[in-house]
Amino acid sequence: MASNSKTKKNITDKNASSKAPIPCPSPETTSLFDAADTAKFKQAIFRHLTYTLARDLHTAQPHDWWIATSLAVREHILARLIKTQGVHNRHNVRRLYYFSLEYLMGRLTESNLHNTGLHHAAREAIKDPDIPVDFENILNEEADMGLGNGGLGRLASCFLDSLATLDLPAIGYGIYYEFGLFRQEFVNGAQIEHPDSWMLGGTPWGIERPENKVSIPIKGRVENIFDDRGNYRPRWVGTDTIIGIPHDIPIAGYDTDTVNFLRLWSSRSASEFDLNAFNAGGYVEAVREKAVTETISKVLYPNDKTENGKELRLIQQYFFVACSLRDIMRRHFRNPENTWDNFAGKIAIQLNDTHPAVAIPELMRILVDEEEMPWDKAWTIVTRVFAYTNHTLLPEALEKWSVSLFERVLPRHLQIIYSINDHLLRAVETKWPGDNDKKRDCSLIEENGRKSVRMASLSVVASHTVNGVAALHTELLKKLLFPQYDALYPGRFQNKTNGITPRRWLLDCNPRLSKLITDTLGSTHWARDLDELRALEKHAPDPAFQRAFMDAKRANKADLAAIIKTECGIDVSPDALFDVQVKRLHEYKRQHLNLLHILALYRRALQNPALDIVPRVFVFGAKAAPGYDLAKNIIRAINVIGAHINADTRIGGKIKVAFLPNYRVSLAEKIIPAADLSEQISTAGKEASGTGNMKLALNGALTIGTLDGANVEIKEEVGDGNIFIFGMNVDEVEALRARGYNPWDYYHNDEEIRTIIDWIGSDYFTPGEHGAFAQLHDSLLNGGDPFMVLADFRSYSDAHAKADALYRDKAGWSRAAIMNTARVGKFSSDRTIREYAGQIWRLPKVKV
Ligand code: 26W
Repeated sequence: MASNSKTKKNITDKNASSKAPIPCPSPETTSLFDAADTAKFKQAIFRHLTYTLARDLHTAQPHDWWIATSLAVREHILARLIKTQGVHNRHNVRRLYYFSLEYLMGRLTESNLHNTGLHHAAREAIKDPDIPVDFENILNEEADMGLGNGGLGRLASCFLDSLATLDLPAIGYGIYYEFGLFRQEFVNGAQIEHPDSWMLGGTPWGIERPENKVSIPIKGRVENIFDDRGNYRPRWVGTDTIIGIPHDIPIAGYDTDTVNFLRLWSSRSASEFDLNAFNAGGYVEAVREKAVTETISKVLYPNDKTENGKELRLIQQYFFVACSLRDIMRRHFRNPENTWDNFAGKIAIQLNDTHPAVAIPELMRILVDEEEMPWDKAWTIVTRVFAYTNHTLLPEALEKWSVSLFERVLPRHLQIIYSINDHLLRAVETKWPGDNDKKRDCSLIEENGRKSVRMASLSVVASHTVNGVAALHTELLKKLLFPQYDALYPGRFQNKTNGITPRRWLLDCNPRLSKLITDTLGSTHWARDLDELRALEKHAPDPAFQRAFMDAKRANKADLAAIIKTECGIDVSPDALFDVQVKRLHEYKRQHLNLLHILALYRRALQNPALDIVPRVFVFGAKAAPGYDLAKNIIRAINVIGAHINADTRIGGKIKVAFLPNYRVSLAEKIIPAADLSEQISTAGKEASGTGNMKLALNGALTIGTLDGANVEIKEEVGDGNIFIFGMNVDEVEALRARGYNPWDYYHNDEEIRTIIDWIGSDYFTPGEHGAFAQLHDSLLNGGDPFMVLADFRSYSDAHAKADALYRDKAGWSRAAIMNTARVGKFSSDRTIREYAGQIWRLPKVKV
């Protein structure tokens, strides 16, 4: 968070010594400066401080220096943005439009400095004695742009980085939320949520574009009208109007001139306020109406399970896709060469999960109602434009909108969905004549209970390609979730294993390891071609290289230890094994399995004071959805039990538990480089891919994990000897479920499990407070342990014993850690994006 930065010197005394005149160049020098030109960068900082921020050099605060620095690099980026967009527009290139309700961008200034090659110049410039704050503290002024919940939003951000780096013409679309994911605080170990007002300190990276505002209709009703030739021409009337204002975030590619942008919409009321209400004396009423419209872009929904029936959520979805489609059409038809006939040739839209799926009926509505295009021709365009990425198999996360809500908010869109369904069910009848079960399975409308629209089905039916996000997940998608569509549309399903940008997740966040890699390989080219890290393999047995690799790790751990001390007040040793689980808190991710293991170790240490275990620091970072009570109970259990263990001097500091509050991108950038062991312990079949697993392995952490999501592919890459795999695989999970899983069997047959669970259920850790962890306790026993924590416990504990043994073998562990870094080049998002561009988008590169 932007606050309390330490200054290089006291701001007041510093300029007492001010000798040289303040270097304020004239605005003409705004042109592109040489990447190596520290002096010009410095001038740009001072110029922005004076002429953009109107701040006095002597009283400027650290926050002002951050904005001035950002504007200095921004002008460099904007020149290239204009150039890039000019080329794309003049050449009428095919573009990819990424539709996502979430972008978890994190901080932008440092990554932009790196991508433009200005990092060194900026760092040098800021050493100037006239700048009283140092580089790190300036960068720490930036609030994270946390407009996402977790993996899905971060994936979108990594993809934008790779698209620009690979010179692919692309624009991201989303919402400019005034409040991102809540800020988390712990009180008494419990999660408290606070609003994340990230915009308050100013957002130099968001450029408002009022000239491109759009207005969109919503609500109202449909009039059934026939034209003069007897054609049914429904008219959507009586609608309200919402204005969308775009804000552009430039996306600079790494080591290339391409600058794409992310266009995020904020909502405005159509009229300043309703004059009729105003004249009738309803001044406050009129302003309230306006405020309601403006809440659309106020806040990101903090749930990563579907928001059941929340009208505002559906309106958010419609708002941003309706604005974005109009923006795409404006850009397309601005060029006189373009028509609807080449629309699908120029435009590819990727739906990031089903959240933007209402774009499908919206584009159909525009084509059929507004453009009066025949249905089949419109449908051909739609199905050539859209592709859909699925990120989850969990039934509770699959979006379904009740028909009655849909009808209230988007009455014409509901009719169109019914028409799509009619066409679909005719195709099903042709393929499987008389098979009503197939029709029920394929229908876009779920009929049992409250009638609802299945957004995932709509997305599959209207897309030319549907992809899963890891090989295993794609197989399960075809086999378990959509076998009916896989049969109806052979070849439509593809796999695109996720990836992460090596720029943010190694080059920027781990300068020590990056330097070692660059020195060893002779250039930074690995940051564009991560497979080059394979060349590190041959150094893995070299003791000198091992020492250098582990020295970087140790220094990163010392940095994290300092953060743990500041944030949690806990002393930890950088020589301990840092065992890290960072991700959203969810039962299926099984942070409670980790907790059971911590308790088992603690108990073993108490029962056997001579117990020889490697000292461990268990590091957690996780936010729970505010309404997810069990997840919050697990957070409190980890905090409270952790504090108890941390305070127990009998175990000689061998086990420490640190739950860092407010996990976010900028904190991940500190934790991940410092990790030894990466916890990827979901119940097999539940985690679609995971991307934290990739970030941690890239930074030299060994994975302890199940055969789930991308863990399977990480194991294939790093080799069995460099990863700790445990637990049931998908087939074993299914088989046990089919036999009838009963957690009580494990409780009764395993003394350690039984004692630990009873311990959690007692008030031992919360004296005087009964049933503090009753929810967690119940979920594991009476609740049936739906994610089979107890079934995997023993195997998990054994895998930890193997990790403990390897960690004692310094050379063995170093070698394995190096192998992880060396062998995970596959998980660069550049590889992922190349596959999407080639196999889904058919999107050529455009070199600017
Ligand atoms: C509120 C609606 C909603 C529903 C689902 C919001 C967000 C979701 C997603 C499922 C959340 C998510 O982040 N999924 C993760 O996507 C990552 C990128 O593909 C995967 O690596 C993770 O396995 C998956 O859980």
